[in-house]
Amino acid sequence: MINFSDKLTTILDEYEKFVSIKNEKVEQNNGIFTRYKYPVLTADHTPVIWRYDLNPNTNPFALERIMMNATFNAGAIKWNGKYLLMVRVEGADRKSFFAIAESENGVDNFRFRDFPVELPEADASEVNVYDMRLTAHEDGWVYGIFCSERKDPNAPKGDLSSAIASAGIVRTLDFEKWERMPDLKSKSQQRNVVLHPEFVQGKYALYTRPQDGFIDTGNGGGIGWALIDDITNPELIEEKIIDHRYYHSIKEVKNGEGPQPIKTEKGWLHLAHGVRACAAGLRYVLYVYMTSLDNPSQLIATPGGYFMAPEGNERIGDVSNVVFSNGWIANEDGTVYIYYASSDTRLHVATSTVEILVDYCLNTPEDGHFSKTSVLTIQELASKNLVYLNEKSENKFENVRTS
Ligand code: M1P
Repeated sequence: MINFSDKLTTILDEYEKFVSIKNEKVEQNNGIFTRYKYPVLTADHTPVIWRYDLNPNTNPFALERIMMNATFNAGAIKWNGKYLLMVRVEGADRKSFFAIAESENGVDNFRFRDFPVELPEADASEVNVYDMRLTAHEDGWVYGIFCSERKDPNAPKGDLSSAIASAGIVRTLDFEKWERMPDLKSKSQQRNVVLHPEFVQGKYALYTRPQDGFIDTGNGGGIGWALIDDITNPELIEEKIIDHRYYHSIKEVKNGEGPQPIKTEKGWLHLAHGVRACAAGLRYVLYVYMTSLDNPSQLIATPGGYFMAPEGNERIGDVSNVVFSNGWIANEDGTVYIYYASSDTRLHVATSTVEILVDYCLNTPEDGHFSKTSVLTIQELASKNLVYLNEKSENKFENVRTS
């Protein structure tokens, strides 16, 4: 017979030790961002009181009663001085739900609140919810836009996989009470919809991701843009694609806006994901781009290639070879905390600054779409460097030739 009290003490002690681990920076050379050694959230970070029945009379073997599978794709915001994450938690039953976790420093010691978020339903057919983007809008509300998933009512009999994705919308003033709007009315399915933080031409503005099917974007050409008259009855009247997909690029198959964009002196800074297909399946990477301050739907900087790709253990998980982000926080001192998930399993943080991200956007060569263009771009930089190095009086690269 197990000693319930000993087992419980071990579970609680180990949990406390685990969630209190201090995170450490991982030194990397590209200078663009810094990864951290440990994920900020995993399934094991979910509270013990969600998973165990702590009463020996009803749980004599001290078994885990409700198992958690993953914690990933989190919306993020600075709230009352804390780093607040609206986390996609997935139970062993494959259902996703939202739960809030907070930390004082944004890199470790994230603690979930005692209860997951009780999200108001749009209607009884909503089966699954995930990937909330949080936007503190200038109208005073904080909006959360997420994917609301339903079984496809037109799926042939026996097809239990076809689904419909639409954009669910909630808003809050305190992260306690939530008001649900009707889902975004759109001709196509929608996922990865994000609210722009400011009014544009007096209207609410959305980044969209039209898609023909639940997985395939089909004719949905990329990240879209639409103005909405009434956020309490949101309807897409006109939608234009602002960030296109391209053949043989990191976003050949699909792409999608990440978190709410960050306003900088030089333009709006965006984080997004791009997807390409390979023999191993779909590969998700992150990229950044900028749009104009005057017209947030106009691209002004599109650095080529990925900004971040899955590395090491990040490459392995429930859906391997994926990094995905729908949350970042820009602090007043200019630092940016990027919350990204790896392989639909766990959540990490990487840090950078607005200054560095803008410099990266404005000075990284664009994708030239051809191998020969990539070679020319490298040649141009290498030649400039050789001339520079050879002109320097203290040349550490004396053997480097300029010819
Ligand atoms: O499995 C990878 C990601 O797939 C979807 O993203 P997208 O709509 O761009 O394909 C989402 O389900 C996302 O949650 C998931 O991380």
